[in-house]
Amino acid sequence: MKIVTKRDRVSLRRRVDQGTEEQRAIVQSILDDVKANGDKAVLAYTEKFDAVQLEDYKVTKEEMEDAFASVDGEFVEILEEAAANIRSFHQKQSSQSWFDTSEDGTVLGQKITPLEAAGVYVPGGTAAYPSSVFMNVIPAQVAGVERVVMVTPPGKDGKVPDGVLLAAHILGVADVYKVGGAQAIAALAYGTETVPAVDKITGPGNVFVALAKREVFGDVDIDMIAGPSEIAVLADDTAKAHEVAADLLSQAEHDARSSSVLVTTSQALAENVQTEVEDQLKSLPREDIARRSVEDYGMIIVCDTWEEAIETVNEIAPEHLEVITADPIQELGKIKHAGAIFLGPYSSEPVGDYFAGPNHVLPTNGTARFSSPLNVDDFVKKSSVISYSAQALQKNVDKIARFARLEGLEAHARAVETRKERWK
Ligand code: HSO
Ligand code: ZN
Repeated sequence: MKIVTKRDRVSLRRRVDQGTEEQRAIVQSILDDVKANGDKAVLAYTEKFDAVQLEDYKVTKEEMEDAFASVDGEFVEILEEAAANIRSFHQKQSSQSWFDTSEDGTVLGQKITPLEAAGVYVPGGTAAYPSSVFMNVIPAQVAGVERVVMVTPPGKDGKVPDGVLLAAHILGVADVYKVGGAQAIAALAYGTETVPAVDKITGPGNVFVALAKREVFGDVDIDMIAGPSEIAVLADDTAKAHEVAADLLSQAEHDARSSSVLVTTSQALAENVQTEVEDQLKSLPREDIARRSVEDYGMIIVCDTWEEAIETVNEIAPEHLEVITADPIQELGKIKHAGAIFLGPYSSEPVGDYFAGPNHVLPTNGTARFSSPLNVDDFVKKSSVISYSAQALQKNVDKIARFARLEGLEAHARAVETRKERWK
């Protein structure tokens, strides 16, 4: 992991994979095909891309129960405790409808209604995280979404990972479909004989999934297009090098394009973390991924002053920021851009990935400048409510009509003016 100064640090931005023209064309043809031919198309693509022939692709109750039975009770309890923490955090986010009354009898308000149906995409392979099932499903459930369904690609054996089914089962998600890629996004957006159409699709996936999500946006809503995980650690010389190194590697092991950055004013800490990273890498099962990540996208930035360190962190706008300093709360007001902020030496990033309660679906690649963690508001919509009183209309009708005529919209003006008959 290289040590640099603020002056010679290179840009940390990775370009989010936008896909090639060819990939876009493939995605478009899959979307069209599934829209027109439903299950038949879904099963054909599953055979083509996942190398498995399925007749029915809804996970059965028995498969769910088998997954539940495959793990020991203690692990189930850990998952249940994590789910409870996540639920209780998200319950605090719920927005309420509100209505304002005026003396003249007018009522103006905002009515909150949950989306009716949400679909969660869970990627296959080693990125099939039960924790991400929790983080996508729980806010939807807390928002009051009636129907939450899940899609995930089957392995060659026609199965989906037990952990994913277990997490779904714990949350009471009964509708899980074995379908991945662009065909899964199409099924969720347009519906098939098996999969009911949803209003919003969330969850990460490969480039085909991301392209498909972008394409169906507008027909349905989508969450953010998430990039590889990232961490920045802002630390002074009170931080322990082996802890900082371990936290940096925790995100480096996600993806060879993950980025882990230490920002400090301490040259000694920088050098010790560099040595620790190298040492700890050697014993990691995912050494290869983590090594490529720290070598290509990792960095230790030594700043001359603390102000410069804060400025650097804000420039990075990291997905996760750890603040390990003598008085971390003191720094909170200075942090402008970060998806999640972990304060103090006991708030190691995985505490948030699995257990504390806040969502781990966070803005990546600098988008924390303008976006927020996945949250309950992502699963509701707001309707404005206008109940004008006679008195209010009488007072304002001429102003409204004048405004309308200024825009050249005579029918608008007459619509309000015709009410004048009522008080003649
Ligand atoms: N750190 C990842 C989420 C995750 N970590 C899932 C472990 N499992 C993105 O925030
Ligand atoms: Zn993680």
